Amino acid sequence: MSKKNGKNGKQANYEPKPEDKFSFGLWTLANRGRDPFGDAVRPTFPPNDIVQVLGEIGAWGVNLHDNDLVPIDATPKERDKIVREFRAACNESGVVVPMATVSLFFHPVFRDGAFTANDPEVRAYALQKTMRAMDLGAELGAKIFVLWGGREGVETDACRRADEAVKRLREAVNYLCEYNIAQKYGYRFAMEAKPNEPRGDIYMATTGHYLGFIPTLDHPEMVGVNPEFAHETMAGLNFMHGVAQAWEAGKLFHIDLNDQYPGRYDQDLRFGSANPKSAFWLVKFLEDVGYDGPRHFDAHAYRTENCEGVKDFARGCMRTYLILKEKAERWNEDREIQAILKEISAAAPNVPKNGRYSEKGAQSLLAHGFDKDAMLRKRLPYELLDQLTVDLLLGVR
Ligand code: GCO
Ligand code: MN
Ligand code: MN
Repeated sequence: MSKKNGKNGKQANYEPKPEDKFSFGLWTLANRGRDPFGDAVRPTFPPNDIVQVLGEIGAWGVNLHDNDLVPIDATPKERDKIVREFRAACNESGVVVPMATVSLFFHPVFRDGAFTANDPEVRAYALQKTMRAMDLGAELGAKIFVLWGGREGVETDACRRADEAVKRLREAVNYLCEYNIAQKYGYRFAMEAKPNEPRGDIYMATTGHYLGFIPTLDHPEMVGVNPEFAHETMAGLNFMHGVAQAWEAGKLFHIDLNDQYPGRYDQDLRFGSANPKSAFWLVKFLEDVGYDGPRHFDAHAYRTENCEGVKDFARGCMRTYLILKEKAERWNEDREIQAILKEISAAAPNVPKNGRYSEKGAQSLLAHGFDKDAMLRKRLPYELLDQLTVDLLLGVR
């Protein structure tokens, strides 16, 4: 990948730096290409080796589920040794652990869900497992704890009333918030929505569902969201819009970046590889508002790749983000684009100012005569604005 001089003489070599806060889940690089129809195509990639590779390619952080690192049936002694060695590997590679999470989906015991399962014993086990995963994350320095309810759903609604699932989920998250306080972990929980896969339907299908759920918790300030590009795209939604709403509500605690073609199975493609224009609007949004949390890639390499290809995949995620970030800067500096933006929201003279309600203001608004024909004459050159964007993205501007 050659170095190029960007506009304004800026060096644009797209090399990731720690301040970019790029992170990868252990499970992403460790993905062996297994799918419902075929077995693994790549060898096991041990956690400590992954951390070394992440350091080598310039990533800042590594995230993990409890069982990405510690096997589910490990003894306390085995666990401590694994954690000690992993910490040493992280320190050696200069890679931090910003986020931890828990697998409540892989073990068959979670076949009916975890926090929402009908069996109270499964619900209790899910809580215990999550508390232990919180202990593990805290030991590694994580301050964000992601909760993804992959199995919290149904194939048939005969199994429970859907509002009962919401109540059970609330009870569990409240419990975990209390544990967070009692242990003084200082975690912020980030709830990750997904519409389906692995369940036929998953409760809390979108980021918006979670934004409605969070204010009903005992400690809403401790809980935010972890929106994922692929998940909202699977639901046919505009990902950036969901991210923007979370941001505006002060709830964007984490983000999962990848890509996805709508109407397909859960693809977890390299960031920006399927919908580069949507990825551009997203990166522009995150950079414009100054989001300073982790930029986490929750994706994996094509099943056709070998171990070298996994590195190409990981480098590609970061490179595309940085290219789009540079494009966003150019977009913001582009005079023609900026002039159009100014023009489209300029007010004609004598427009009544509304803003906050007052009786006087309402009276004058009610009395105002609007010239709809004049309003319609104002041009809204969005075709031109979009084409300028396309020119910029395709590299001819
Ligand atoms: C998926 C999810 C997961 C979660 C992860 C963190 O579609 O499988 O995106 O990768 O992000 O389990 O909790
Ligand atoms: Mn996903
Ligand atoms: Mn995810």
